[in-house]
Amino acid sequence: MTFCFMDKESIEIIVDEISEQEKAVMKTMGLPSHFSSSKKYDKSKKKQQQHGKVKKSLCKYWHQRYRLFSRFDQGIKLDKESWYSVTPEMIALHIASRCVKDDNYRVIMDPFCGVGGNIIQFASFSKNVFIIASDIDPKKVSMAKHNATIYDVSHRIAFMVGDFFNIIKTIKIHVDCIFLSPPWGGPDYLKQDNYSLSSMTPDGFNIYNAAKKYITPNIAFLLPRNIDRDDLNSLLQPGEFIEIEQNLINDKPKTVTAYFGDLAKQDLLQS
Ligand code: MGP
Ligand code: SAH
Repeated sequence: MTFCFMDKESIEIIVDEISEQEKAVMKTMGLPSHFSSSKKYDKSKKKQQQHGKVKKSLCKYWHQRYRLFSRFDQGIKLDKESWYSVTPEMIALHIASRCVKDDNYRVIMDPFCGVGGNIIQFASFSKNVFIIASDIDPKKVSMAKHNATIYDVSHRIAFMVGDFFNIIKTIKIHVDCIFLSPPWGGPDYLKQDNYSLSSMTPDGFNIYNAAKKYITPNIAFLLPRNIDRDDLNSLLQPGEFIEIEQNLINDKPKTVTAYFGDLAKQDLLQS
């Protein structure tokens, strides 16, 4: 269940966003139609020893490991930053369902691919999808390749290493949509009441404008749940609009996804 609303028009709608295709993919991956609540954090030393080298600050994320990757036990690799940055599988699957609209061949770019949480779901969602994945950190790209192999989808992904602002200028093929999930500055992003796009490094305004200029206006932007809605609205030119979606797991907001261009659902405005 995903809660959608359109800021500009102040329309609030609750929609069951899990489509039949989404459910079918979830079934083949062995996922339930929604995740059960995570087990309670066990502080006993014995339990922590079983977690091996996982640092205390990352324990929260370790407990959510199967939410991040249902195939975690098959050898998924993450580094410290990825533990708190990877998009939970269920949310990544949902975003994939929004970016892959039909069975037509579709090219999706993910220039902040990290260890692969989103690209795996884009590539799993349809055989007609091709992904251009890149990240500034070569170690993450290497882990993303490894993780995509565990999900048997690496053959549909082209991997590159490089800075977003350089990579986007090298892409010569048509890209149907671009997915943006840059760093938010770590878990401290929640200390702000209204998280500004300019708090990101690189700056979120610059990321959006460059993606729109060099790649496509069809943008899905993964954002903190406390994102400043005024910042998002300020990205719009006259005649453009945005769909802002809260992504919940077990009724708890985790992330926000803002859809632009042809990814935004115009029919919501007419209800
Ligand atoms: P969180 O707030 O750190 O975790 O991130 P959670 O489980 O909501 O913590 P709680 O204690 O409030 O319950 C929530 C989700 O946001 C993560 O699972 C990631 O998918 C995403 N996320 C978090 N950070 C810090 C980043 C980031 O820097 N970049 C990106 N792209 N995603 C992030
Ligand atoms: N969506 C990913 C997580 C992305 S985290 C997943 O689900 O796995 C953000 C990523 O942006 C990090 O991997 C970081 O290395 C990368 N990054 C940071 N600055 C960048 C830049 N300037 N260009 C490209 N990638 C960058």
